[in-house]
Amino acid sequence: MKKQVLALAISAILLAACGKKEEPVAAPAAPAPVAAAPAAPAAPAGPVYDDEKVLNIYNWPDYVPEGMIAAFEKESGIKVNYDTFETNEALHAKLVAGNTGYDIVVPGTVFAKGQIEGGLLQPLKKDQIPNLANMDPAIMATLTKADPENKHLVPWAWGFTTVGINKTKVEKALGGMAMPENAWDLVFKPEYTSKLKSCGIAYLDSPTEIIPVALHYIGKDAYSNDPADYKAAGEMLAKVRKDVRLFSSTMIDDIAGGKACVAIGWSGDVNIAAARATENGSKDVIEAMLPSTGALIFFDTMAVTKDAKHPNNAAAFIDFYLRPENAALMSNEMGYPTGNKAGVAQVKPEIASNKTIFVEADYFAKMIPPSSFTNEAREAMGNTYNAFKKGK
Ligand code: SPD
Repeated sequence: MKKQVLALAISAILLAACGKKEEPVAAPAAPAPVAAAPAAPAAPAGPVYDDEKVLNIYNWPDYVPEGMIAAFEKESGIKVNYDTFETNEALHAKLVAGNTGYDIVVPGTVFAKGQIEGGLLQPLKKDQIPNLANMDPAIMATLTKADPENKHLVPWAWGFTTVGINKTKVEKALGGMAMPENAWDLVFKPEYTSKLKSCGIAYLDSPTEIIPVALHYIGKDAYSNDPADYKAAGEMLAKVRKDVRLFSSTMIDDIAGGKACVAIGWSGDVNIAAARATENGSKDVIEAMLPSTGALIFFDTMAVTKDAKHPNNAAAFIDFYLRPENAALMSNEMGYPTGNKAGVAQVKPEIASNKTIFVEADYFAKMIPPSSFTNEAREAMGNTYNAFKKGK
């Protein structure tokens, strides 16, 4: 019941926050064991498959619970080819080029809005996805900013871009210096970065991941389309460039293995790094931070490409993924909240009580909901980011 209240509060916050800009986001979810299919919950006539029993999926790395794809293959007899991309930019370029060869892709809503408008994605075969009924209506409502009428997108997971730390190493590197009130200082303020470079600072490797958080840090709109704002963000970033050790969008092992003690990363990946370090016998404390000025929410959504060769198999997989037990598995294993309301009840207590996965409503109020960028803004952001990375 408490979670339901939280979900409603979050929805209200997101909807209110999104009134000023493009699209918004959504709420948290719950647990469950994986997946080999329980007795079919139902499409009236059972799943419809394409003649060719193949499905090509393109998703982010470290984003699917172990065994889930194999469980779908076993149940359906469909062979799944599962490839990964590391940035929204990479997926977008592939979609724009056409003939992707993929049936299901998982864009962030910040890019998906333009992809829908550009005709790169086709409407979901909703009549073949009865488990869409499991989705949280509040979350689906927030997605309408990117996908009017919820025709094309359904959440894979959501989370937030934040600061991840190896607290043990960070405290040591800072010496007697106190942790800042605002965790973004750890990655953007020279006073801190000059000390933390010794244990390793990592940034996500993408203009549309770094420039928005940099804009937010300097008090600008994270989704600004104003070139003057990018210039200001570039100037701030230039001051810490020499302290950044690595750029990567797959930094789980870098954090878990000690190559980076502080990172601009994604909440769930930091949680995975923490679990992996523990599995590897490390006693270090690794945490996803909740910066005092807020973190940036994102939504990653399943969508079917316009030229998908196996659209029925795609619908069957989406329906499979939306079973409550599979949705819960995402949160339990990958450390990201799901937008699947029916799945929430099956989330493990230790995951449900982790405030960096199921963020509390009062912190949620501080978070920045997603919006979208114009093509011009993306280009300008790319220029600012490339200049920063090259140290120019
Ligand atoms: N390990 C999977 C991470 C998926 C992250 N997607 C984030 C998109 C943020 N804009």
